[in-house]
Amino acid sequence: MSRCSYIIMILPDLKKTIIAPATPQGKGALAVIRMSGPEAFRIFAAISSRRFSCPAHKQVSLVKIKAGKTVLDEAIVVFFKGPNSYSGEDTVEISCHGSAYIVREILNAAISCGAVSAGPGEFTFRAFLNGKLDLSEAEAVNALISSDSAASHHAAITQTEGFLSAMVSGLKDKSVTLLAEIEARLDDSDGLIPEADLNYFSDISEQIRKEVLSASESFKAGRHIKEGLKIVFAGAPNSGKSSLMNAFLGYDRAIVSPMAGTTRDTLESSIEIKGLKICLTDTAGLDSSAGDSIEAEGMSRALSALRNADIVLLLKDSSEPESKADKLAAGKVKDSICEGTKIIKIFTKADLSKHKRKRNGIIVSSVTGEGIEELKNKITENYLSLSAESASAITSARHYEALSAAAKELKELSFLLKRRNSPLELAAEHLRAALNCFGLITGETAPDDVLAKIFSSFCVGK
Ligand SMILES: Nc1nc2c(ncn2[C@@H]2O[C@H](COP(=O)(O)OP(=O)(O)O)[C@@H](O)[C@H]2O)c(=O)[nH]1
Ligand SMILES: [Mg+2]
Repeated sequence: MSRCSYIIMILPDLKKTIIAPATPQGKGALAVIRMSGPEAFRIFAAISSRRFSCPAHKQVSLVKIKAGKTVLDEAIVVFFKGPNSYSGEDTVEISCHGSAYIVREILNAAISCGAVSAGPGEFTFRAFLNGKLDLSEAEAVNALISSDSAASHHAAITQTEGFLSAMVSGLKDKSVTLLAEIEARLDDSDGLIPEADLNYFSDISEQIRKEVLSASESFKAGRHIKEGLKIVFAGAPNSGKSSLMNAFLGYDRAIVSPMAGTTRDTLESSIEIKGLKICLTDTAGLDSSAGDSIEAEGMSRALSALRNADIVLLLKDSSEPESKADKLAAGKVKDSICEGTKIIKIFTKADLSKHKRKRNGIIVSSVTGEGIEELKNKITENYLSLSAESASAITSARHYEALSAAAKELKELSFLLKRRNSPLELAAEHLRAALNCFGLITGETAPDDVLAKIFSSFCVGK
C-alpha cells in the first residue's frame, strides 16, 4: 500500500455511520453485515419493514429488509446500543441469507440512506478510538482471526484478554512513579525534598529494565508461535524431498518423478503438529549443474529458504551409496544456514534399502510411512514448551521493537544514575522516552499514520 493511500484514511470520521459485510464474499448459508455509528438505528429503520427508532440493547428481531418497496430478505437483526457495543457506537448486526446479491443490495440500500462503506479494520479502529480496547488488544483481535494453530490461538486469545496491556501498564506505573520522584527533585529549588538516592533510583530502573528484557526475549518463542516453525527439505535431486513433503502432508502437494530436476521452484505448505504450526518448504535439488535460468532461479530460492529455516531436513537416498551430488548438497546446506538452524539427517527410501542401520539420522520411507512419526517427534521435541509459553509470549515484531527500544533507554538511565552528579534532567528524558515506547504498544503515543497502517491490515468488516 502506498503511503498516500493510508494517510487519506488516517483517522475514521466518527460522525459517519459505516457498514460492511463481516463474513467472506461468496455464497453461504448466512452472511453477517455490520453497521456502526450515530445513524445506525435510523438508517436501519429506513431499510426495514418496522420502525426501530430506539431499539433496546441486545434486542433481537426477525425483520424484512427492503430497498424502497422491494423486499430483499428476511433477516435476524441484533441491536447494540453504544457504548455497550464492540465499536462503542450504536451498532446493528444483520444476519441475512448468504447470497452475494442480497448482501450487495442490503449494503446499497443502507448506503443510499446515508451509510458509508467501512474501511479495513474500521469497526476495531473505532473501538480503539472510543476506548473499548487498547492498541495491543486490537492487534490481538487481528491475530485471533489469523490464528491457525493451538499455540497461535492461545497467544492471541490471552492478548485479547489484556495480558500484554496489563504487563505494559505495570511497567508504565513503575516508570511513572520513578519519573515523579526525579521530577520532584528537579522542581525542588527550595531543597524541601530529601536529596535523590541515586543508587535506589538505579536499582528501580534496573528492575524495570529486567522485566522489559524478559518480555522482549519471549519474542523468539513468540515468532515461532505466530509464524510457525520453518522446515526446509534439502538434498540432492531425486533424494525423495517432494515425496517426503507429500507423506508429511498426507496429500500430493508436490509433483514426484524419477526425473531429476522435477521440482524447479520452492513449494510451501503448512500443517499443525502437536498444536504448533509447521511451515514446510520443498526445494529444487541443490545441484550446481543447474543449467537454464529457471533452474538457477530455483536454486537461488532454495538457498534463500535455507537461510530462513529453523530446521533443515537433509535428505539422502539410503538405497544408493553416497554420491557427489549428496556431498555437494550437504556442503551447500552447511554454507547457507544461519547460526542456530538445526540440521536433521534423513535417510530416505527405507523400503528399498538393504542396510537398515541407523546412521546419526532418521530412516524414513515415503511409501510405507516408516519413520515419519519419529521424524515429526524429532522436529517438535525442542519446541514443545512453546505451547506453554504461548500465554505470555510477545508475538508481534512491533511490540518487540518497542520493548527493545524501552530497554535501551532504561539501560542508559541506569548507567546515568550510577554516575555521581548525573544530570537528573537527562535521566528524566530517558525515562520519558521509555514511557513513550510503552505507549506505542498500548497506542497512546502511536502516531496517526502508525495507527492507520496497523488497522489497514485488518479485514473489512472487523
Ligand atoms: N520406493 C520408494 N521410492 C521413493 C521414496 N521416496 C521417493 N521415491 C522415488 O524417488 C524418486 C524421486 O522422488 P522425489 O520425491 O521426486 O525426489 P526429489 O527430487 O528429491 O523431490 C521418485 O521416483 C519417487 O517415487 C520412497 O520412500 N520409497
Ligand atoms: Mg522434488
